[in-house]
Amino acid sequence: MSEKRNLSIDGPRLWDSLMEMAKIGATKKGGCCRLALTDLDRQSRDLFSKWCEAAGCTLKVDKMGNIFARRAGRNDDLAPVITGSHLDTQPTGGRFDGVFGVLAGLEAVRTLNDLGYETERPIEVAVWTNEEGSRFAPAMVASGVFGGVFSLDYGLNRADEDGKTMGEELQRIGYAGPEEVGGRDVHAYFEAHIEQGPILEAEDKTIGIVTDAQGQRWYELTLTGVESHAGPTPMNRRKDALLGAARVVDLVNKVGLDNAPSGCATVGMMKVHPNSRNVIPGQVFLTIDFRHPDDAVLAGMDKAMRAGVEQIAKKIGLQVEMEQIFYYAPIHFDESCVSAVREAAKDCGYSMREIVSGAGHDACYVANVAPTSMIFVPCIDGISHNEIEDAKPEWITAGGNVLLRALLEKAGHVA
Ligand code: HGY
Ligand code: MN
Ligand code: MN
Repeated sequence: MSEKRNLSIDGPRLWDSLMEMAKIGATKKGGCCRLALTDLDRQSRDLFSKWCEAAGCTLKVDKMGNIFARRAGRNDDLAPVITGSHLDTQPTGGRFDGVFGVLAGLEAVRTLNDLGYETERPIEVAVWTNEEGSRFAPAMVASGVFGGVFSLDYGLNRADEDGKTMGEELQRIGYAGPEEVGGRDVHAYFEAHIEQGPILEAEDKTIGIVTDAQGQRWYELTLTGVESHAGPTPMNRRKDALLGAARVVDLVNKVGLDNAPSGCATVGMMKVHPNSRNVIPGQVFLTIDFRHPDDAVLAGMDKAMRAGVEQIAKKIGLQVEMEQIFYYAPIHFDESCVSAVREAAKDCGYSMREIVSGAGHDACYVANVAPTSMIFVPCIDGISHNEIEDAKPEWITAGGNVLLRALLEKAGHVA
């Protein structure tokens, strides 16, 4: 790595690109709301594509709308080194989640152009469709199709609350590409991302060497009781679905606490029917999100939750429909890619520590088909999936510098 010692990205240029992109879907509290496949997502894709073309990249879009901006290598027949992340955000998203990884990849290309570097292998910067799983569940659908986890048909038929499918919305915004999804050689994949948690900042570490990502299980539950009048219905004759849901929320929280500190458990969505102040709720829809770095523990959380829900439903007299809509086992990233990141951080002289990703990322699915690892940088107070999400420019520059070196390590630097 020594010949790259003086190699550094243009940090202010990367920061400016991030702030420019953040104007698309900007929210009052300083965050971003660019839900997958909305017009705002299209605008962000268009801007990214324009910047990549200006940097001399050729663009390809696949049938799931994944974008690949390619910088040619000396031997263009070789499998590419890919980097990237996502441009879609949560409804109360920030300016860095996903977009940092995409624009750090573009900054690497811009820097290689400035320096006139030629690499042996082509480098591609990817934008993965619908990483967040907010508008269309589950998360990481398009990288999941690329990674051979979901079929193309499954991916295109994911529907939002209004019944609009990803396939229809890709057509509507003009990003239903012609390329097959995946099925091609990838030499290595690196994803730069903010940690979205408090560890790096608390330990004053600039770079997270991401060795693993925890596994996830997502569920959808519908609890059905009996709507009835809030006035004349005696307490002991009620089949109150919201009472059941409240107890399930407490149960889920307890399952998380029982498996802390690594276990995480969240009820993030709830819909009460008929949601009228003087009707005892007859039906409640809710979601559960479980995470743990140990698959057996994650299975134990599943078991404890199912037993608890059954008991709650029986006690109140509710029907339960439950579907696990998303599961992947904990990921151990590729050792050679992890060490490329570690060496790059060392080369730059950054403080670092190994870390397990609490969040899911497209890298978790790309790891199915390519040697993969991630680079984390801190975020302010570890806050993300929140409009106040923030990062220091020096962290962003550091992540970009490490990414650049890791890419060169795998793409081979010719001249
Ligand atoms: O849910 C996640 O971990 C990611 O933000 N999609
Ligand atoms: Mn993300
Ligand atoms: Mn996210």
